[in-house]
Amino acid sequence: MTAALTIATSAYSDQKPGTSGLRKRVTVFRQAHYLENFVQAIFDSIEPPDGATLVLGGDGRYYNREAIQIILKMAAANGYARALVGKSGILSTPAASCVIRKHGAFGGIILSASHNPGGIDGDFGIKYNTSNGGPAPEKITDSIFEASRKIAQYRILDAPDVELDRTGDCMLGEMKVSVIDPVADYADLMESLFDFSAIRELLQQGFRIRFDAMHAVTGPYAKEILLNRLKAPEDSLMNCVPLPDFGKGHPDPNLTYAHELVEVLYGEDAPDFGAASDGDGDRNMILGRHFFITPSDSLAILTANATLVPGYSKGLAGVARSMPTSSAVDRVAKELDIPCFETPTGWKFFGNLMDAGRVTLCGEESFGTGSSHIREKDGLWAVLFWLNILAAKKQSVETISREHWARFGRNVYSRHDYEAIPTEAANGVMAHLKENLARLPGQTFGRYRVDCCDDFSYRDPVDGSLCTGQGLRILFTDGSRIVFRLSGTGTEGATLRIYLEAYDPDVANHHLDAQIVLSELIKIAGQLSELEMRTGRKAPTVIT
Ligand code: VG1
Ligand code: CO
Repeated sequence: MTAALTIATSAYSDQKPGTSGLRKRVTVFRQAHYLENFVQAIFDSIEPPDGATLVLGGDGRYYNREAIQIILKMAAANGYARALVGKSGILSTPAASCVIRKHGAFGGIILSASHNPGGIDGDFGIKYNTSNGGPAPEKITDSIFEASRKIAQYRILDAPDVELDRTGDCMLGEMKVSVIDPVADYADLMESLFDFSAIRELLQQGFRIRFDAMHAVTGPYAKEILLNRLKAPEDSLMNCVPLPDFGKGHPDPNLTYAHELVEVLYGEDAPDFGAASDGDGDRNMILGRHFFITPSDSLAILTANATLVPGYSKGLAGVARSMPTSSAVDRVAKELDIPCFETPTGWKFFGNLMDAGRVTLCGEESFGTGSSHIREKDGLWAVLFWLNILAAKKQSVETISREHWARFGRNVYSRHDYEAIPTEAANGVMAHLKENLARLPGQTFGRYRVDCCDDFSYRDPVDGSLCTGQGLRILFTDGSRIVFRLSGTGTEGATLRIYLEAYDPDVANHHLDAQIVLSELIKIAGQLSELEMRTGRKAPTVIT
């Protein structure tokens, strides 16, 4: 017996989606009706049409399974005709995007707090993706927030739980639930884009790789693609068993949190190539033997070499990067004579450009790279893109990077994060900077002279929507810059991000450490923001 129930609830005031969905502590999500309220707010905002299909899955973190059962019963009570759910509740963010597109779904719900730690005391998250497979645009996230503030009731089916650990179909009230293999569609898509036989040959010739799934969602994807289809040896993978608390780690693929992989790639007898991805599989870090590729450089290098890859052999329509991402890709786009767009932070801003066919590759400095094959950033896609280039060029990661710098110059880049600072202090830093922006142009600091400053805003060239307050920029006359921005994904206090960039065309300097090249800019950033005085922090929490 199944019956649709209408349950009375009262609204929460804090369900405003951030850069990528709603992220809160598990303890917050487990408050009475908290998840249900947000899910009903999604359904009320999007009003699924008759016959609509919902894709559902998550990164497997703590509370994933319980949430999936609740959402399935709510989808059934809200009139969905069908739900496609990943086996055991698993779908990486890029795989969810792929499944939505391939099966013509009306949209999808992805359960993840991405790189934020998981577990009973960790974070949980939920985001809605539309029928193009991409994150809901601000128009929709704003209306979800509005709906969540007014909500008084939600609908849910009174029914037993669905068996999630076996693929196959069942009925939940009037809704058909199909439990699907979370990997197959995605792996097929990858095989259609990249030259798998060239990569297989590279690996057979003894090219050694190491992929770190950080005990997060990409484990099963990496096994299928790298081991089964590309025949990489077993020891190419590490931490590939997904765990609800990510093995107590922080599934954020950067030099700080992926230190286990970093030690291998910087150790004796290091492999030729290393890569890691994050909690929900949309981020990537690329390493060579004793060599780190910044995400901004990665985007530029993929762009410069795209035609070596079958899926991109006809060239790129254009490229896009988020504002804080370095302008390395701009230089490549200029030479290729293709458009290059600068958008606010967050993948949702690339969707319109890709839908309109104006860009093919996109990237963010935060270890996100992707293309119009789906509408999310895609960690394993970036790994395969690199492997395809390596197979085609037969050069090391380091040589490819150095030759790229020699040709285009080097955009020396770093991001300094100050995590979990008191919100008031962080707001104080931003307010102080904002007040002083107008006075800076023309002033000289050491060898840098300020050209102009602004609070970044973006008018979407496709739908004309305007997005303001996206980060304070101080641009210097030599092309260097400092950007200050508050994170929209943290769950504790505020996280202040300082993005630093300098350009150096001189090959003689390309071996220098970024922190040394940027040291003067780092000092200027501290001085202008009064950071230490206002927050008490002497050093960043994470440097990438
Ligand atoms: C961060 C990154 C941003 C990225 C977002 C979601 O946002 O800076 O580039 O799009 O995370 O990525 P913020 O607002 O904290 O700077 V993921 O892999 O966490 O979904
Ligand atoms: Co992510």
